[in-house]
Amino acid sequence: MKQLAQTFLAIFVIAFALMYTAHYMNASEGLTGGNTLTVYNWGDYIDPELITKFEEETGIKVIYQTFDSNEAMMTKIVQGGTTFDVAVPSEYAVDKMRKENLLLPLDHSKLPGISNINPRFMNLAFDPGNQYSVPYFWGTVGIVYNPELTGNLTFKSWNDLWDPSLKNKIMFVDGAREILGMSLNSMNYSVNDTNEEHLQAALAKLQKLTPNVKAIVGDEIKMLLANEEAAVGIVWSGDASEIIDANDKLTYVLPEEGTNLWSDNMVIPKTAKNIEGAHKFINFMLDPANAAQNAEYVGYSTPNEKAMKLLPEEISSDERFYPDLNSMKLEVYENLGKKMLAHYNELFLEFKMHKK
Ligand code: SPD
Repeated sequence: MKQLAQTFLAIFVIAFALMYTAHYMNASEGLTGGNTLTVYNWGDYIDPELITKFEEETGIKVIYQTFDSNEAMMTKIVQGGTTFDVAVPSEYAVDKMRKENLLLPLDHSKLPGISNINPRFMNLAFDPGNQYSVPYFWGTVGIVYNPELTGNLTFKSWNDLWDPSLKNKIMFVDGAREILGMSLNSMNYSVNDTNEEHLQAALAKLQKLTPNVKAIVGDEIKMLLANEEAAVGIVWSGDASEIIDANDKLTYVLPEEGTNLWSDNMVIPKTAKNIEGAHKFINFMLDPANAAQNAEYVGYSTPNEKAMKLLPEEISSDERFYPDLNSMKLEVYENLGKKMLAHYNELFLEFKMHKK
C-alpha cells in the first residue's frame, strides 16, 4: 500500500514538473517570441552562412522558405496555411499588402540599423515613413548578353531584341511586370501603364518576339545563360551580376528607353508569431558587415550605405549594378490595384500560352 502511495506521489510530482515547465516555456515564448523564426524570401537571395550566424547569435532557429514571384508570396500569406515572421516583397507588393492590412507596423526602436540605409531608399511612396518595410536589395531590369553569340548588336534599345538574327536566342525571367514592362518601355510607354490600348499593343508586340524567345524561366536562368544555353537574357540586375561572375564573356546593359528600378523589402506579416525575433532578424540584416557579406554573396545591390563602404571597390563602383540613379529614365513599379495587377498577369499568361 505504502509502495502504491509512493508511486502515485512520484507520478504527481513528475506531472506537476512537466506542467510547470510547459507553462514557463509558453510564458517566456510570449515574452521573447519563441525559439523559431519563419523567413519567406526570394530564391537564391541570402548567404546561408548568415542564417547560421543569426541562429548562433540569438539561439533562434530559422525555418527558411522561398518564393519566385510577389504574386505567389502574397497568395500564400493570404491563404495562411503557413505563418511567416519575415517576408521580402517588392515595393508595389508592400503597398498592396499594407493597404490590405496584411502587415504589422515595425517598431523602429528595435531596428537601430535602419540608420545605415541610404536615405535615397527610405520614405518612398509605397511605404511613407517606412512604417512597414525596410529595404533589403534593389536593382534594375536589363539585358545581359554574350557578344560572342550576338554579332554586332549592342542592345542600346529594347527594340534590338526583335532583331531576326536572335531567333531562339533569348531567355526571359518569369515575371509579368518585368516582361510586359519591357514591351511597354520599348514603345516609350510607362511600366505602370494602364491604358488598355497600350497594354494590348504591348502584348501584340511581345507575341511578335516569340520566335526569338527560347524559354521563360525562374532562378535557373542564371545557370542557363552562364552555360551559354542562350545568347541574351532579360533579367534582374543582381542575376546579371552573378551570371557575369560565372562567365565574364557576358555583360549587362540598360536600354535607352529606360527601365524599372525595383527594391525588395523586409516586412513582418500580420500573422507573424515571433514578432520579437522578426525585429532581431531585420536588424541583423541591417548590420553593415552582414549586409555587405550578403551583397557580395548574392550579387544584388545593397541599399545599406555603410555596407557599401565595406564592399570591394570593383563591386561598389560597377555602374552596371550601382548606376547613377539620376542619369537615366528609371521607373518604380506602382501598385496598380488588384484588378489591374491580375490583368497584367492574364496578359503575360496569354503570351506564355501563345509561345507554347
Ligand atoms: N533570385 C532572387 C531574385 C529577387 C529579385 N527580386 C526582384 C523583384 C523585382 N520586382
